[in-house]
Formats: sequence, structure tokens, C-alpha cells
Amino acid sequence: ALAAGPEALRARALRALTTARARTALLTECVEEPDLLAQHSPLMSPLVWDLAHIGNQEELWLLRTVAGREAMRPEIDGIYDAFEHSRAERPSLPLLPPEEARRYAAEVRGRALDVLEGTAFQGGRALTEAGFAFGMIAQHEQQHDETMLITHQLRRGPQALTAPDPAPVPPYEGPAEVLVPGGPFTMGTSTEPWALDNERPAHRREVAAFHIDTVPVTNGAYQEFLADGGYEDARWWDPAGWAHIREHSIRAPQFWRREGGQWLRRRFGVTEVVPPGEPVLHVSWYEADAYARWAGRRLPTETEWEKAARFDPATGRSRRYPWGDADPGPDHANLGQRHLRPAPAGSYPQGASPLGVRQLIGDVWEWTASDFLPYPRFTAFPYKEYSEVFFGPEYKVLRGGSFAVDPVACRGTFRNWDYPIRRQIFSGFRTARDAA
Ligand code: AVJ
Ligand code: FE
Repeated sequence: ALAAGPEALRARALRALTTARARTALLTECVEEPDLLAQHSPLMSPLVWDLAHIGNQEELWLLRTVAGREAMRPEIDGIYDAFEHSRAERPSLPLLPPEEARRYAAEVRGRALDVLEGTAFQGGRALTEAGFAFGMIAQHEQQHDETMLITHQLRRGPQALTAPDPAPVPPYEGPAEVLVPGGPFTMGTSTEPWALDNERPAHRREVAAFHIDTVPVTNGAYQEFLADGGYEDARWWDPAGWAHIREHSIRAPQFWRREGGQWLRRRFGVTEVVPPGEPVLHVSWYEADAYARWAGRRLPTETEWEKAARFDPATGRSRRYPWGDADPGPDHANLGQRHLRPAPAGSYPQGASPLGVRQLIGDVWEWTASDFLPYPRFTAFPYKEYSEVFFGPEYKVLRGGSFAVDPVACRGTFRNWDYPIRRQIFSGFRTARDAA
């Protein structure tokens, strides 16, 4: 995939754009109009905003910037600029109604595919080199498809989406942790054609030896923390996290409730018993950090996470994915909203890293200990508002992608970030400890 020629890249771009649009259609056609217009949570936009914003970003980058075309509807740009209006404000904007939003996004797409046909991928400008702009826009749409799935999870009312469950596996009984040797490793990438600016450039990092959990922390393990009074004991909590859970009466992961002596959770409109073997989901960084401290461990740093995911001790080189350089397939990882939940811990042995760490890609986004910061020699590309404006200590990094992430927006180098209080996202974690 790294050495693909222009025609293969063009086909790949077409496939990525088409896959994203099919997912967008599913997420916006499975509910009635009022549900598209409603704000299901102040943290989220109305679904119809995401829909037209997807079209507007595509118009901005593929039609106006790459192809030099005039704006189709300059009057709507402000409405769909994520920096002009907060999510909470968006329902009161003069949004395009659902039918118009669909028509606009479809019209943009028709023209974008003409641009894709006529664009040279080699010897061109940096933005179209290896089809980057098209890959970036496919990733942008898929990121909003994950955002829209979060909105579906927050929505009240009966189930609108369904998907088959992941295959059951016996409870994971292998080694609880893996030793990752100390020494240098290459973090980030300078060669992955569609890697976004914050993943670049590749650079060497020294890492001390550490142990990391073989699988993500499960609901069963997390319930032991609850049963041990973890949410009532300030010792385990970062002071800001302790203040936050007190103020908001947080006593369990989001969407959980206690009933009849067991933990239930609501998931896409259905209430079910919390499955003990599944990775814990919908926890904040503060909750992940507190659990780790209670367990006598800590969250892995972002560097440790990436070394566990990409380092091949046999060659010393960093892979694209834990299993190698091949794109993700259905036997490697739970990605792409094929399932609407994480797979049980211990699933996907074929997706393990050379050292045997499992489920690093897919299932749940994994909180790391690290702030979201630029790599040495970072340059914003193609716009500062993707990453640069977010760098700093307010955001913590998440890695690996969730069941809701499409393979096009998921790599061993991919970086996500959010506030440490956030938990409506598809977030979980694994823990680590120093080897010494
Ligand atoms: C990378 C998930 C933090 O949703 O805020 C979408 C992705 N950026 N449109 C977000 C994004 C612009 C971004 N995250
Ligand atoms: Fe966006």
C-alpha cells in the first residue's frame, strides 16, 4: 500500500469516499426528520449539521482549494465552520433542512469525483500528492460518522441502528501483561501517504522497559474497582477528577445503572446487563487514571502505547499496524461500525503485535497518560485548526481507534485527543507499569 501507483491511489480514494458516504447515509436515514434536527446532547451537533458540514469541508478542500472552483453557497460557510459556533449554539442556526443538506452534499460529491478523475497525484502540489486531500476528506467524513454514532448513543428513544455482535470467544486467560523492552524506537511517520499532520514526522524516541496489559481493561475488572468503593476514595483520583465526579455525582461509567444487584447499561436504545468480558467503555481519562492507580499501575504514555503497537523486536522497525503493514481486515480488528460494541477481551489473536499485545487497534479508544503535543519539527498541514490549535495540556491523547472508526482513519500512528472529563466518546483504556 505504501508503494501504490497513482491509479491504485485513485481507486483507493474513490473507495474511501464511497465507503464514508454509505456510512453517512445509514446514520442519517435510520431516524426521522425531528431526530436529525434535534440536539440530543449539548456536547453534540444536530445530525443534520454534521451532514452539511461534511459536504462543506469537501467543497472547501476538494472543489475550491484543489480545483480552484468558486464557492457554491458562500452564505452557508459560517454556519458550518466548527470554530464559529459552539456545538451548543448550532441548533439555533439557520441550518439547511435535511433534504437540502443531502442534496448539497451529493452535489459536492458529484463534482469532487470529477476532480478526482482529473487530478494528477504525482509531481503535483503537496496537497494532492499521493491523493492526500482525498484521503483527508474521506477521513474527515469518517470522523464525523463516529461523532454521529456518539449522537445516536446519546439519543433517547427506541433503537434505530442494528448490527451483528462480534463472535463470542472464551474468557481471556493468557498472560495479563507483556514486557516491552527498553531502547529506541521510531514514533510517528514520514511515509504513510494519508497520515495527518499531527502524526508527522517520524522521529526516534528512547523508551525505558515497561509492562503493558495484553488486553484492554474489562467491565469485570472495572466492576471490582466499583465494588471496592473506588468512586468514594479520593486517594485514587487526580484532584481535578475527584472534584469533577463529586460535583456531577459520577459513580460509574456513563450509561450504566445499578438495578437488582447488577450493573445494567443502555447501548443504542437497548438496556442490557454489562458484559464482564468486554473492554470497559465510556470512561473519562480521570476514571481510567483512578482505576490504574487503584490497581497499583498507571496509564501508558503515548510513546509507550505506540511502541507496544508498532515496534518489531526482530527488526527494530516500526510497523504500520500491530500485525504488520497490511491494511486492517475483519480478522485483525473490530473497526468500521461492523459491530456496535467492543469485542470481548482476547478477541482477534491475528491482530496481535509481535510481542503479543492484543486489540490495540479497534474496539475502544485507549486513554494514554500524555497531553496532546506536537512532535519535534511538526508543521500544520493543510490547516492549523485540525491539530495545532488543540496542542497543550488541556487535552489528553487517545490511541488505537474504536469499533466506530473506519480503517481509513485508523493507524498505528493515528492520534485522537479530548478533554479528560469526556466519556460520551467510545473510550476505554489499558494499564502499564515500569519494568524496573
Ligand atoms: C480528531 C476527533 C478530535 O471531532 O473534533 C472533525 C476530528 N476535526 N472535524 C473532532 C475532526 C474536524 C476531531 N477529533
Ligand atoms: Fe469537521
